[in-house]
Amino acid sequence: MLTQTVQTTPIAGQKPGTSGLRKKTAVFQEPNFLENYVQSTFDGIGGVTGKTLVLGGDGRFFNDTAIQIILRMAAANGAAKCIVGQGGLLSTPAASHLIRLKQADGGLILSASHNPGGPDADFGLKYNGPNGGPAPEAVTDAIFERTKAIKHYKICAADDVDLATIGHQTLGEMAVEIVDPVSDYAALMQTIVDFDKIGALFAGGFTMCFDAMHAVTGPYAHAILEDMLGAPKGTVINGTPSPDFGKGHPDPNPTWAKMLMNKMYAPDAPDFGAASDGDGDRNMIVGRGAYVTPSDSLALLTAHAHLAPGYRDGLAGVARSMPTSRAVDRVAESLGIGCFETPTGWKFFGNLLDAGKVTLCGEESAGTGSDHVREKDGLWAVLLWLNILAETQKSVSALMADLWAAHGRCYYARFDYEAVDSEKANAVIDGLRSKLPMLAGAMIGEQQVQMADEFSYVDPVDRSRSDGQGIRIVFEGGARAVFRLSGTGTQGATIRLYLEQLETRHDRLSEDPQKVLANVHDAVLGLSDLAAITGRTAPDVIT
Ligand code: G16
Repeated sequence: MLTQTVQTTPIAGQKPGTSGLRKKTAVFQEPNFLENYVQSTFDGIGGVTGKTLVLGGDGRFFNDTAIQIILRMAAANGAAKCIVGQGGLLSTPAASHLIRLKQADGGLILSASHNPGGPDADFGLKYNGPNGGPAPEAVTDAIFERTKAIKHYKICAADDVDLATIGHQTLGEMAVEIVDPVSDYAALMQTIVDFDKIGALFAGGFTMCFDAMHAVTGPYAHAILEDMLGAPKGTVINGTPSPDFGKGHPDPNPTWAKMLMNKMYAPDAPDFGAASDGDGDRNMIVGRGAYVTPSDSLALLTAHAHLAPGYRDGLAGVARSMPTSRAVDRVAESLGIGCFETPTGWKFFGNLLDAGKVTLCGEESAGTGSDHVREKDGLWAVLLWLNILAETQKSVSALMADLWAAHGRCYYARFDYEAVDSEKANAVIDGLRSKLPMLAGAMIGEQQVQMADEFSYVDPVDRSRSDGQGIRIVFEGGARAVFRLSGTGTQGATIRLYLEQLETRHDRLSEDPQKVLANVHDAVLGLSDLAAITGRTAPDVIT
């Protein structure tokens, strides 16, 4: 096998964000772009000589081509072995599990998550470390430094690896193992939730709709929900992964999972609805006529996790990202367990999980997970919900009503202003930052500010510090607003405004969230000058 060292020049802008590098597909297809980034990743993690890597993606356009390039580069860089999902497919949580199960040295996951796929859409590449979780900042910084200095990459000339056939192959000196993407993951799920109980629930006529959004969870959901748990065929919709996700936007929220929402709000709605995203790490939960916010879902799972075999001994603690509502804090307090507030990005949960400080964690951006892997896990969340529904024999809306009655309700909404000119988006945040010192105790509209700051985090395990993680404004009376810039967009900047209002009065727990949040919304939008600076008078998406 011929190994080539190809001269190259650094390509600007290869800075990995919260979830690796995400760009337009066409950018990844530019000459040497993918190769530069892969070599920089290999160099940034100290080389791959003798290492075992897990490799797979969400099946979007360019997935298979990129996998062949990465395999040839891994072989040329001296990797001992690559473990690849059949057809190049691995959901993000399944990849995380495989890294841990096979005690691999890390993995490369090809995905732009919930962003659309196709030649005109998005692509992405992320490195996960030996614990199965996204690389910490020190590693992504090292990768970024290499992208700026890279002068050559190594690749070997070889025929394509057969990704379709399960079994062992070689590529030069490197071993390649093609594995079933589903079976190890399904076996893990059987150790966490009670398959017999959930099977009995379906056997008793319980109905469900799982929307795989033409993305990677299709094969997992067909196998686990329909084949193993006995849910009727047809329970899983949009279950065949397609390179452009059926021309859809595989983001499980009420806006993009419209087909599921329509079913769940129809007179003949099934008992339970759920969806997952492009790479299978996000989830959406919806009962009959009852959408559950991701923040509330985390609180509900925390309250009831002990009903599943995997959490029978209770939870060590929980964690949520800062913009996630504080609903879970109230449940954790009642359980007498710790609750950590981290910056946005799953990687911040890794140390807490590794150190055994938390068992469950979650984010407002539709991510929930536990210590079974080091990624958020869409299907796991759905299965844990099913376990809870089977044990309690209550509906989703009854469970939520009970939760709110016990702990109060954190009304919540997120407003996204997408593809904003980056300078203008930064001007909004800079403007807010400059006002922070004057805010404590001030009245904004009808709301009195209790505390306002820019969130920074010191990791309790390794003491690493992360600054500039979003503007927080907390009001007297239980309202809170957070402004931050997205780390995952591929076009301009996305400003996210997160709003929350706690309500504990029992006769006010079923209000329209937008009405409840109107006061805090109007107050902070005025304060931010967002409309004046960006010219945007309405958000693109409200979730
Ligand atoms: C990624 C991270 C999540 C994080 C989200 C934030 O999600 O994995 O932990 O919450 O980004 O996105 P943004 O910075 O746009 O608000 P994913 O599903 O895109 O990998």
